[in-house]
Amino acid sequence: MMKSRTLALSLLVFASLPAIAADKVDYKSMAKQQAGNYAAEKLNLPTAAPAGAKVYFPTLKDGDTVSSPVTVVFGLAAMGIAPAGTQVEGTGHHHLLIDGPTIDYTMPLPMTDQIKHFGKGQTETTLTLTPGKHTLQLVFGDWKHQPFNPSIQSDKITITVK
Ligand SMILES: [Cu+2]
Repeated sequence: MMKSRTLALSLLVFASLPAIAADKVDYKSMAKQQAGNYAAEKLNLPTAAPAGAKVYFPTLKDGDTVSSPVTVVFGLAAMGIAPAGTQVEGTGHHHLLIDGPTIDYTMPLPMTDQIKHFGKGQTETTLTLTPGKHTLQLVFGDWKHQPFNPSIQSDKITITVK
């Protein structure tokens, strides 16, 4: 009776050993990942764009006339969304470029009135625009706000605000 109980207990301990070993491997790869992220951030290393990744305006098209405020929806294909600062493969966050600011594709995008970040993972926004013509373009950014390589971006569309 006693003996079989001990045997059962030692089997249980043995069975849980691989799980402990796997945890240790995880810490090691986590440390490696963190070191990699740190280097990527310091060196502005671009993230490779996954095949088929695409951003687009599902509710607006070039030449549309709209009234202000206008709701702009961000379309995304073949990728996921993660908040800025969270490095998960195959994800990023939206940026909306208003009236064609010049951007450096090799650096994190600055935050300006013309370059809006949606780092909480938002998939739409409402813009108040002055009457007249405006251009809009989406540029998807990685966890460090940097465009992918090659850049995942929409066509630049021109809309007229009444
Ligand atoms: Cu950003």
